[in-house]
Amino acid sequence: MVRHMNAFSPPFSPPQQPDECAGPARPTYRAVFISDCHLGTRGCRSDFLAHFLGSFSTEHLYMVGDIVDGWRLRKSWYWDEMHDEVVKLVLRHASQGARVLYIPGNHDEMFRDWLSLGLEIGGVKLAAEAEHTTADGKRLLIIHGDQFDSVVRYAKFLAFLGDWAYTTALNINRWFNAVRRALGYPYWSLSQWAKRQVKEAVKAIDRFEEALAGEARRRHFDGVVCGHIHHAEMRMVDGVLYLNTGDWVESCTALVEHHDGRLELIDWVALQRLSFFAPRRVSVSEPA
Ligand SMILES: [Mn+2]
Repeated sequence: MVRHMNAFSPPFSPPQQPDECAGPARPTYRAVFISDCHLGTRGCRSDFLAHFLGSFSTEHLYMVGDIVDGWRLRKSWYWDEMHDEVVKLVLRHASQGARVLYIPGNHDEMFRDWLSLGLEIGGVKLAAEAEHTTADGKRLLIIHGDQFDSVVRYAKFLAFLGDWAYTTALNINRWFNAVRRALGYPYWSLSQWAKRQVKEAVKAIDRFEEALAGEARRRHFDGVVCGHIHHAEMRMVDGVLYLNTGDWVESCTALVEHHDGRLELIDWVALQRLSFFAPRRVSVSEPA
């Protein structure tokens, strides 16, 4: 199909088009924070992320680390049209006047080498960390969070752990002990072991939250925005506002600031009634 390009047409479709956006009104935010998209991996819900990025306009867009997964890209490359779409939508936000900041995390630490160059690509600025002041005057430190890994030994394990892991462990435990009994071995509780692991994981989240909040407090911020552990959260930790944007692999969450300074965690899958079990969209199709 030949597409006739108008020389005066904007590089991307205007926001008013009913493109990816469901619902009548297109929300405008003061700031949007996302992290841990892991673009370049099959795990990235790039279809949901593109859907989200196309649904709003914002003054500030903060990308809080692990946006591209450079660790895996070195091993195997996974990139489809929806990953392209995510990049295009980020650039579109920049071209429409949003202040876009890219803060590298540990999975995209290759960009950390470029920080000293003060790089800006397509209106996207690179920075090691950032400070954001909300409309109601809260000063927030924005940092990915892997800098505090030394206090969180189990953080990497967390991504694989959830309720399902525990349930599965219970089932495996039944069969495991049936075999052990048949062989004359005493009972050994895999579920107890799994429970201990879950407990450790929960403790690890606590330690992470305390470490990040502690850092913000030491530096006289009112709060901290981070990612890294794929666990969205908004709560006070020892008098400091702890905000974790979550991720776009398992939870598909983002943090937004409304024009009055109100902060909100958005659970995109729940909000849009999307299903993780629906087949993944890998190409950009015209809406019916
Ligand atoms: Mn990370």
